[in-house]
Amino acid sequence: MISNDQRPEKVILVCVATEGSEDPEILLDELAELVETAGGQEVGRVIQNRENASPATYVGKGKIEEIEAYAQAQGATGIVCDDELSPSQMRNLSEALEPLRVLDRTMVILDIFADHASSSEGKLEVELAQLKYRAARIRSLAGSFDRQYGMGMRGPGEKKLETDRRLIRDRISVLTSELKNVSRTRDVTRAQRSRKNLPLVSIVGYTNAGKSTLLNKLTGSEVLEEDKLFATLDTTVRNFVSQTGQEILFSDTVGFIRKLPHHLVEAFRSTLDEARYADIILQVADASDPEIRAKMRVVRDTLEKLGISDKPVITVFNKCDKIHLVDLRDPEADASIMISAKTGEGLELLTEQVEKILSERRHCFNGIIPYTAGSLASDIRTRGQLLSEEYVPEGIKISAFVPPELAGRLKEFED
Ligand SMILES: Nc1nc2c(ncn2[C@@H]2O[C@H](COP(=O)(O)OP(=O)(O)OP(=O)(O)O)[C@@H](O)[C@H]2O)c(=O)[nH]1
Ligand SMILES: [Mg+2]
Repeated sequence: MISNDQRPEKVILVCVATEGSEDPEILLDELAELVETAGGQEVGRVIQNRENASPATYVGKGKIEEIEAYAQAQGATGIVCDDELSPSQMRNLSEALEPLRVLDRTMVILDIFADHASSSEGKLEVELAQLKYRAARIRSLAGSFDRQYGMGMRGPGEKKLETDRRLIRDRISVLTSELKNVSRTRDVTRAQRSRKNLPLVSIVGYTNAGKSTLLNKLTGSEVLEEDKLFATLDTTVRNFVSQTGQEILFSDTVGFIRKLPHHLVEAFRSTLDEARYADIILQVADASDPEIRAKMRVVRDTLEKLGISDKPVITVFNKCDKIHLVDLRDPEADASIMISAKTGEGLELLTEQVEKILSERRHCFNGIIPYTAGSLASDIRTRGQLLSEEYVPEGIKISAFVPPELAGRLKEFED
């Protein structure tokens, strides 16, 4: 969407800064990175301080003229607004700035996701998010389409809108049901995995923090790691065996970002949901990034929005090979560790900490379950991690890790 042909589209970045919002230059630096990842090029920025974004045109009337003149001077072909524009803001701005293309942050993020989606599930999720975004804006987007091709006579145009709307609705329902099937398959895989009862550590964090690099270093896998935003969209789960012989699963998934488009969160729910099944959340933060605190806040808020805030959290401050100093701490986490996923520094400490938290959450049971309480033994097999079992005259002699609540019921049989 950013580039129609081989030339990168040149765009002006536009941001409305409201009281209490973050430094607009920093927000636009991130938008510039997104634009670049999507194949576009920043040729200037316009920031407007306002109490609120204008509900009609995002920026105020006077600013529109300034943008127009500036775009012309810079040879821009379009603008990208830092917030998701409402359908009417999009329509009004497009009309006012014609023939400049008006894009918003969400369109750019959706573009990147579309480029980077590789699994069939990822592709379905992105297409669904794009269609939902477009469905609400079909009138304004169709408007620019018509202009571009010199069409736009009201009668046939209206009819076309109706057809487009119906087509989009149909496609959305096809995609939704296909995604349901895919997520059913994923549930089966997850069930198979959890039957083995291996603890799961879910790696989460802002995009580009180094999540995939960490997974690769820990487990010797080869998830694409790249210095670009949203290199990873799919979830990968890999097995790790600690020095004490404990098997632990680590999962790497899509990264977070400020103002993550709402349709993307919705469409990627099953991917993002992976963290819900985790025993531990491993938050990766880039220690060399001046914006680290704000980004950690975004990650926390996103987890909360997804309903994942009741799990133990280990925060790893990554890329510490790039900084000389300090011991960073995350007061909200259960543990903070400085690491470099690149050099491997700190990884031993990290896995020790993971094992420590797991063992606190998983009670170690050693005892004999009488044959009359056989169902408890099967509970241990399904819900705990069986280390050994032996049939003795008094019952089944078991050694296992079990979740705290099961440990309570097993107390009387403990050695
Ligand atoms: N210097 C240094 N660079 C690192 C470290 N860890 C990751 N990187 C680099 O940071 C960039 C991003 O790493 P990724 O592992 O792709 O990050 P990610 O969090 O998976 O990013 P997305 O999948 O895009 O959300 C890559 O260029 C890595 O080589 C580290 O410990 N030190
Ligand atoms: Mg990644």
